[in-house]
Amino acid sequence: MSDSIRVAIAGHGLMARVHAHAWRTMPYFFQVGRPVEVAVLLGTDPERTQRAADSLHIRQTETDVQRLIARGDIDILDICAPGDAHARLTIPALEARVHVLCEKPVGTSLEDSRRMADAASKATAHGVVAMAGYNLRHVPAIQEARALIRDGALGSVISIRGQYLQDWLTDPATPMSWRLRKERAGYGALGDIGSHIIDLAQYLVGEDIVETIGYTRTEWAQRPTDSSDGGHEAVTVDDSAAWLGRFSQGSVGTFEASRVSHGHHNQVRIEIDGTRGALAFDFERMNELLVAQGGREPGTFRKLDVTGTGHPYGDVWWPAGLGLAYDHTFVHLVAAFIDCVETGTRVSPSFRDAHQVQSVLASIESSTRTGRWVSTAS
Ligand code: SOE
Repeated sequence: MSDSIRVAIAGHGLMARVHAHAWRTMPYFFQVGRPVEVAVLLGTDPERTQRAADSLHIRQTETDVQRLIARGDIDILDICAPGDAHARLTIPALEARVHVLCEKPVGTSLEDSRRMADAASKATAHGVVAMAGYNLRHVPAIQEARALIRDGALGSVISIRGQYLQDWLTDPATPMSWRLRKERAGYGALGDIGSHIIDLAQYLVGEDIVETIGYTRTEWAQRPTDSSDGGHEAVTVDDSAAWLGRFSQGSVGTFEASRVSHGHHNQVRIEIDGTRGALAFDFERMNELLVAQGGREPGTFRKLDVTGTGHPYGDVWWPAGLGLAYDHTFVHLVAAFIDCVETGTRVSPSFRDAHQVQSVLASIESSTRTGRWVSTAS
């Protein structure tokens, strides 16, 4: 065993930067048995990888996963690369008993996520951890909401409303990127951000979505290429999606995901109605949770400040009222990951959970084609 926990990050876009920050911040706030070192950046193109490693202050680079594994000095592979690389990187790493954290949605298809979940099950038998990057589970207000639901504060769940809206594709002149190519990303808004609200809803309610009916739409079928050739390329994924989901105990979910929604830089909303009360969460006010309690004279929503002692992660961070943000959720994610590695606690979200999300995405895509309800059984 080496003196430190050595992490390799795969990919060098936004999420690699977010994760590198999280790995470095986490040991300041959470107990870890050994120092954590972001040791290697794994990319595909040597020059781009080196440039990215320099800017992320990562000392070493690799451009081949087999070579990375063969070094024998990497404990964790943290995959922040596009979806089409997920299965190709994950499976050999797990087989070599390297722990894997993989960004969401895992893989680009049901086939990918099934293979990854199977590899994770086998690796678990050897104490190897595989976790998916659904960071929103680790928002304190979401943890608090889940505990309230588990304690019965809402009674039984009647309906769930989930919405994830962004605006970064509202301009038709925004060029192509891997996120707009089906073969690289699998889905558009549906997979990129719709997957978050599917995972959140299933996590909060504690039930799977078993059937969906949905509709996806691509507003701008072509965009400028991402090279400077002045040409255009076909967009092969959705810009927006809306769907209904039936949960295993019969409650109904209404969902919407869009990357072409003016005014919404990054709005995640989730509301849950139960027989005795309701909850509402909005990422734009992520340090709060709204709670309504029924009774003879039902009140409106009451605002709960979820910062500080007595609230999830409240003793780890700043005193009450100072608040947490997007980056903290990734610190929580990697802290949970390390806890699983060091103490064998249950992985959440697991690759099985992530495969279940993929099966919901696949059912929505198929429902868009058939116009009918489609089962998520896979
Ligand atoms: C882009 O839509 C994106 O980076 C998502 O891929 C992430 O999951 C989300 O955290 C922020 O927005």
